[in-house]
Amino acid sequence: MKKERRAFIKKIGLASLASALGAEIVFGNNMPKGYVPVLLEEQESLKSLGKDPALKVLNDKPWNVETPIHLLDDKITPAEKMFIRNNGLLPEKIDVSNWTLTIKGESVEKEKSYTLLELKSKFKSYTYQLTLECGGNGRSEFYPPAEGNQWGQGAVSCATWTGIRLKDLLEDVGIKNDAVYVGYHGSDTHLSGDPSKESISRGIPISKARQDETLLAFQMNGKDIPLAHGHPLRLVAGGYPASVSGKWLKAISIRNKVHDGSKMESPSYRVPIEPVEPGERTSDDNMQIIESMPVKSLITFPKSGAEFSLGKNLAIKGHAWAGEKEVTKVAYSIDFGTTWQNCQLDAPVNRFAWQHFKANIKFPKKGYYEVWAMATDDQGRSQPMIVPGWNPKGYLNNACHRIAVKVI
Ligand SMILES: Nc1nc2c(c(=O)[nH]1)N[C@H]1C(S)=C(S)[C@@H](COP(=O)(O)O)O[C@H]1N2
Ligand SMILES: [Mo]
Repeated sequence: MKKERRAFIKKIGLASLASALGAEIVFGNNMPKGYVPVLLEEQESLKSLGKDPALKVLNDKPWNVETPIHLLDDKITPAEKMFIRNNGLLPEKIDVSNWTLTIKGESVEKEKSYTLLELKSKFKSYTYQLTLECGGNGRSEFYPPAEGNQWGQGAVSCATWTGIRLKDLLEDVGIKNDAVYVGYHGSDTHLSGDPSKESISRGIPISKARQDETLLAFQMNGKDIPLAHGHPLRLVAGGYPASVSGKWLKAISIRNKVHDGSKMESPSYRVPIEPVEPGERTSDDNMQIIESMPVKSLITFPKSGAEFSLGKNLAIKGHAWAGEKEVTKVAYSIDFGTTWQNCQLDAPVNRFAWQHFKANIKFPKKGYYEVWAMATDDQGRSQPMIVPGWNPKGYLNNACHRIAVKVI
């Protein structure tokens, strides 16, 4: 594809390149023949993945693409605005008509494979809105910096997923009583190119696998799942870190112990049991696997930095979620957390779907303000106002989201 693009670009002149970039290429005559300006290359690749070019590319090998928070305003995240977190390279060839899913592992009576068509015709389909948040969302705010993609707060989505229930499939396969964990195997390529290595192979406890909302999905927002998000089959388990929702699903292992695939080991997707000093290393014994994600909220409207005139009310809105729990309250503050007012909060459409909130804010006078939002879950746990406990990989930053507002 890259080659085709090069050829195409060779044919178009400097002027058209400049118009695509929105600026004159000042030293354009010095560009080697067929050279593709970096910005254009990035925009073109985003487009080929079906993405809004306003998304922020953190890395393109593998693709790690973040959604600016104001672009998360839709109640249901559209494909073009959904963040991408890949650990390896996109599968090169996807043969949908010959795609099979194999169920294997110590705890199956007998290994069994299904074609996609069998999965779709044999089992009933269900549709749920499911929040998928990367465990490392918000990592960039930890200090000292934690290694990994420096996500802001935009590695979260809530789309509509359609597929069959994993529990129905497990029933059909026949699972032994000693099953405790389910691991996934995708068909993406390890960064090294070595076909014997898996870029990521995580999983969920058998109890999570048996929840009604845990799907083997083949549709997202009513269409085939886009390539970047796991076409043609994906495990989707909302409420847990999105790393357990395996894309390009080829096989599932039913394990009689905690799955030991790639990125299950410490410190991946684990946090300290006993808190550690910022920057401190800790033993693997002190690390536990992240299960439910913590309570969190984002103000998706207005965009931070918005200006508006005094006398008008500002209608803010956003989403709140709490992993496997429900959000029972979202409050906002315009005085740096001294006083809080309740927002209007919708119930979730189904378990593990994010909830929408809104409020009308009146500002007392012209000037600079910050709007802070704080969600509370049904266990009475609220978001911290500052970055929570430092941890070696920078997971679970659920600090209150803040936007700047100027009243003029
Ligand atoms: N096969 C496979 N599944 C995967 C990944 C991956 O790299 N390969 N990344 C995981 C991680 S870490 C996250 S956060 C989510 C990202 O989902 P998205 O790219 O659809 O937003 O997919 C998860 N499933
Ligand atoms: Mo992730």
